[in-house]
Amino acid sequence: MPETPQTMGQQHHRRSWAEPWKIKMVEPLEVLTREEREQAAKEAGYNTFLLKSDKVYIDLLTDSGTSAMSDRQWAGMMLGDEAYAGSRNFYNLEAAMQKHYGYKHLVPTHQGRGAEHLISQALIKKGDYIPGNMYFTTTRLHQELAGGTFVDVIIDEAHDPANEHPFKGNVDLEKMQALVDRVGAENIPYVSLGGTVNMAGGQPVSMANVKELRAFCNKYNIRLYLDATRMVENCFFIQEREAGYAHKSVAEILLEFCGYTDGAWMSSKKDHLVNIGGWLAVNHEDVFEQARNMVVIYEGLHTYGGMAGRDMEALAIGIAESVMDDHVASRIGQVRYLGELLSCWGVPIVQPVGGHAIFLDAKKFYPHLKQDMFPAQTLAAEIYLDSGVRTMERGIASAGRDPETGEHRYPALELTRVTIPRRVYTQAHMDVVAESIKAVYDNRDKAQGLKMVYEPKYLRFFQARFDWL
Ligand code: PM9
Repeated sequence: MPETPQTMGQQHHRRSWAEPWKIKMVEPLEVLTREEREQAAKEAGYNTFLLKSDKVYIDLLTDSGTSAMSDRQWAGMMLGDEAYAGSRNFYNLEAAMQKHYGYKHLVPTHQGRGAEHLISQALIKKGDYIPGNMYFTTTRLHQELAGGTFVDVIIDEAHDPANEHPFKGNVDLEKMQALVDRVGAENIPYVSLGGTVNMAGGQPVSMANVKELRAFCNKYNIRLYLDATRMVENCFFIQEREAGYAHKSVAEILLEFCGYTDGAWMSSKKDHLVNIGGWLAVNHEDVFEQARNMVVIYEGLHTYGGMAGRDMEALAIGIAESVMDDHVASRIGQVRYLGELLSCWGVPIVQPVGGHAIFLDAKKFYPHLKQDMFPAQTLAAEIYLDSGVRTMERGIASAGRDPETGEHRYPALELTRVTIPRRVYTQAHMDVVAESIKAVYDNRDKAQGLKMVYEPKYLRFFQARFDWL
């Protein structure tokens, strides 16, 4: 058996995991002064999405499109076949998707929301209901724009930051049954199942749960589609936590999981280690036919869907790299390292630590701020002011307004996401981030909260502006 960092020298007390790569190219980082950060935050309306990245030190806004590509992926960029139609890179991408996700047909898109648009328009009719394991911002909006209503059917534990359930992403089958009884299965075109549930704190779905859900969907003739954006990370948790999977590879688990679903949409900007790209993959011929027809209106021809040939090649290689066990283990290991440091220092975070980020519990952080004083937005602003570390609000601003009543939605989870790009930052960066969050925590009593002074109609968290109360 080959030695790994874990098995090497087992006679010693401690052997840490390490990244299965070394750094070949670096990008300098700059630290601004506190005064410069104050000015930048003010200009950005205290919204981290509106900061210029030059004003950011460690950028933990998102893991989307921010990964470092490998030397193999960069080599793949040189093999771009930029033919308008039938690029060979498309066929490589199709083969990589079929090998690792197992679906029949591929429709490439420029990124995840392009695929969400296609699947929502293809399957939802006005008045339909789409159950899902917690909303995601762009996913739900596309479902609503297609005339549907999203219904949250995630287990209750997911809404409690402190609950340690190992599969907080699971669907509650009783909630599914109640929805079918209330609206009728004929008004539920599909279940929208997300892996490593983003808004719940990067929490996984178990294999047992997807099997049960498949049986439920078969009974009522409802289709089951997967948001596979961070499904590789979900598979790591199955390998780690679910009986019978410890000796299966992430790649094997991924194929099995996808096998219970009818298709998936994908933001390749996450798991697949590329800076741009996505796809829709389906088994049913009718959905494929519709999506393939629509893609030429909104994205590009069905053999590029908004990506350059070189992007598709890097993506095909990224898919293969993303399912390597040592890669996923070190990626999640780094997230956990940060989470454990913060937990040790008593900083309130969503437990268990999830796949792609640490989620700070802003309600516990700032119990003196009411939810309409934007505690998670406040926390993101305070962390930036302290150290130049950029994080993201995942609370009331992200939840938006109810389209019926126009009122704020008040999510149970009011979180600030500290998101780790893949293969980009070191353990020392994580230390600096943790120390800054601890400093902000120590000063938590002084936080005064924000008011929204500009609110766009859709996905307001991206462009809203705030000011101190
Ligand atoms: N997620 C994220 O930072 C990008 C910006 S925030 C809207 O977490 C899921 C689970 C996602 C996701 C994007 C998309 C959309 C779909 N599903 O950003 O369009 O986390 O590629 O993907 C972001 P695209």
